[in-house]
Amino acid sequence: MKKLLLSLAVIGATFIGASAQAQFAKPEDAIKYRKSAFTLMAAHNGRLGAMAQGRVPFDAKTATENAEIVADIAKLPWAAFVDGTDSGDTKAKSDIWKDNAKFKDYAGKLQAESVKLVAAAKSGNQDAFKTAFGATAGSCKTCHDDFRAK
Ligand code: ASC
Repeated sequence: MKKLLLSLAVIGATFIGASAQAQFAKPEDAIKYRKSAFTLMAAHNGRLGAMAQGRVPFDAKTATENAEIVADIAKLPWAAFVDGTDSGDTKAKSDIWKDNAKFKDYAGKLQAESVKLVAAAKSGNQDAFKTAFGATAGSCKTCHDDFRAK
């Protein structure tokens, strides 16, 4: 039984690995995918920023909806930074692949901060929301400063 479970786990892991590899037929597909994710993220983050900066009145429900979308999208772009996609229609710096641990760390930071942002939006506390938005946007900026070409 143990052996069977182990075999299933190995098959499962192989399958997941294979499907992740096969996700993009061409390098430009991976680039298009991650840029699309960032475009959507920026749109929803922009709505949150407007509230954080007081250009639009704070509304917990709208903020929560947008923060949830940001937190979901924050899971997506990273798998599309596949080898061989540091050139083409992209601002991604080759440092992403040279210091991949740092890049992954930044990606994890954004995901963690955006989850906190959802909680802060839900709480209805505007100050908590502003603080959490600042941390989320800050994690975007840190990564852009190091890994995105101007
Ligand atoms: C956005 C967006 C970015 C980040 C960045 C945060 O909405 O398009 O690039 O947030 O401005 O500092």
